[in-house]
Amino acid sequence: MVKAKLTTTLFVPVLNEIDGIKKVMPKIDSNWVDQILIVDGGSKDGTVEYARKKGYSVIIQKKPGIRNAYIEALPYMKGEVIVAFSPDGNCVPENIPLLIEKIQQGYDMVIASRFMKGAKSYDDNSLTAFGNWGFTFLTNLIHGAKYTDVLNMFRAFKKSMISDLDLDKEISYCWEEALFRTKICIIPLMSIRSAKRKLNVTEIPGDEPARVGGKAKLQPFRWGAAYLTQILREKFYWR
Ligand SMILES: Nc1nc2c(ncn2[C@@H]2O[C@H](COP(=O)(O)OP(=O)(O)O)[C@@H](O)[C@H]2O)c(=O)[nH]1
Ligand SMILES: [Mg+2]
Repeated sequence: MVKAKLTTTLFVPVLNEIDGIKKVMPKIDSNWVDQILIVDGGSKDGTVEYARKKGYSVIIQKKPGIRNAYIEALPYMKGEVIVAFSPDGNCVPENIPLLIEKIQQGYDMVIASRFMKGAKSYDDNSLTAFGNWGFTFLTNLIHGAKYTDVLNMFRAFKKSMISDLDLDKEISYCWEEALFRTKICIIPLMSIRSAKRKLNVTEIPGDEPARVGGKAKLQPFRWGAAYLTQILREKFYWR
């Protein structure tokens, strides 16, 4: 019997990405996925107006922070598989079908790795390069994984993982967020808990071109401290 193909949603979080979406979204073939969902974090540069004019489905977050983009989008995501994609130039659109193909082969999560053989980040500076290396090294060491890139959001994963791994629960983030007074993303914890659950995970090489405009929202020191705490805490907390 031939297994039915899983349905797919391209999840596109945006916060003041007008230059990016104008340049990048036209490169996405709508046949690659079953649904494209743009989730806005409160843009003031015309991103939402442009996206709606182009006919995209757009929802607007109520609570701040990138992780709430994922959580609040959940009821609107129709696909069994989510591809997280930032339209800021950092993700190569042609990798979307390659990520989905791997999931259709049976993987739970497939990361577009910027650090696998055959790939390169053109967006990293020395601080983010060190952070990417360090967090990947520590996640592998402490949680017994074999990742080459734990932080990249550009990945495909089964939607059910968000609730199965408690990535939609405040308790999964609230200590680090209170301690370092920030809001973090679900992605590093998704990498950690997938390893702890021994999910079927793989990576494909995926270049990260430089941003095309706008500004990165990364808070390197607060997030770095929060993710480091999270990696260590996860050794003792959560199944
Ligand atoms: N909806 C939403 N999108 C966000 C938020 N913060 C960042 N983004 C978007 O998420 C994507 C990745 O953010 P970016 O700042 O480029 O992160 P980096 O590439 O990891 O440094 C971009 O498309 C941003 O516009 C947020 O709070 N809400
Ligand atoms: Mg980016």
